[in-house]
Amino acid sequence: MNREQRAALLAEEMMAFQALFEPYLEGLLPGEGLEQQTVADAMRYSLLAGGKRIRPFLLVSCHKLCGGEPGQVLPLAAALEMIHTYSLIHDDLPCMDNDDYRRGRPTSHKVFGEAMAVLAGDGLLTAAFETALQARVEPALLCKAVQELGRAAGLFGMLGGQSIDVESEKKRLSLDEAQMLRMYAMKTGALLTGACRIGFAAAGVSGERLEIVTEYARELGLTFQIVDDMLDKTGDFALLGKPIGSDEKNQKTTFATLYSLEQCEALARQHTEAAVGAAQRLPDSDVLVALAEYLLERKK
Ligand code: GRG
Repeated sequence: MNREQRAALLAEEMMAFQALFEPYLEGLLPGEGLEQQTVADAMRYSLLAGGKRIRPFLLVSCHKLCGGEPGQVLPLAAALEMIHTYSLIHDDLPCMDNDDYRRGRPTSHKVFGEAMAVLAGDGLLTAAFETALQARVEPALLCKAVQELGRAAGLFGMLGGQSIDVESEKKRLSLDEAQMLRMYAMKTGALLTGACRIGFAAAGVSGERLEIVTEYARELGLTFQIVDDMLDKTGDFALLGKPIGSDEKNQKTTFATLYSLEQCEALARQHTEAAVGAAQRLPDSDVLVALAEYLLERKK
């Protein structure tokens, strides 16, 4: 399959996935008439604001590559998107990045106030585990998959990385390259790695294939972050749905502060090649290869 054919396959797979996933997600959160309606509205507002859904797509694609059916793991995919959305709500709060726009809309705290935004994030994190456990997967495999989910989100994953990032910013310490790589591997990489590992765990695949997909996800995460840092400098608000220059405003150490844009581009290409190399060691991995190629070129 050449690059053009892979891009067409990816577009087709993403459309099919979204046709399943969006109505499923929509149906997960309660509608109207609750006493605690404001927080439920805030949860819906951010979850259904139309992100790219990369993480749930990656989870379902990895599970499919291992012989699974997308319908079995939609609850796990939704759980991962809930956790990702909670992290965006909290990351935008005044005590963190203090950003006003996300996914093309005013941020949660701008619309619902700070306390409700904190609760909406907490609500999504909690709902994630309740939802994950509804996956139609054998109990022992589901336990393993949910353990991966918790690991990816927590102290040794996304939350740990965010903590290092916030602390270095508050102390005005610039991270060196190795520290920044470790921080990003946790903050951004953990949910992408988690997506792949959850998909494999739910299909009962471990051992060498799990190691390879973990390597793929690690490289994919680095490309994703380098491109994110470049877009924060050179992106388009209308496409990104969030302001440009947030990293500079918060004096963050990023790939785009450590390196020139040309160096960032070269680095992102290297990590994409490494991700593609890893994916090609797995059977039926055209979609994973195509996703790596897409994430290198993305503009949003
Ligand atoms: C608050 C515990 C906690 C963690 C926050 C994810 C995160 C950690 C912060 C977001 C800051 C950021 C811009 C990180 C870079 C990578 C990233 C996660 C970008 C946003 O993800 P996309 O591009 O967003 O997949 P959509 O909206 O498409 O889902």
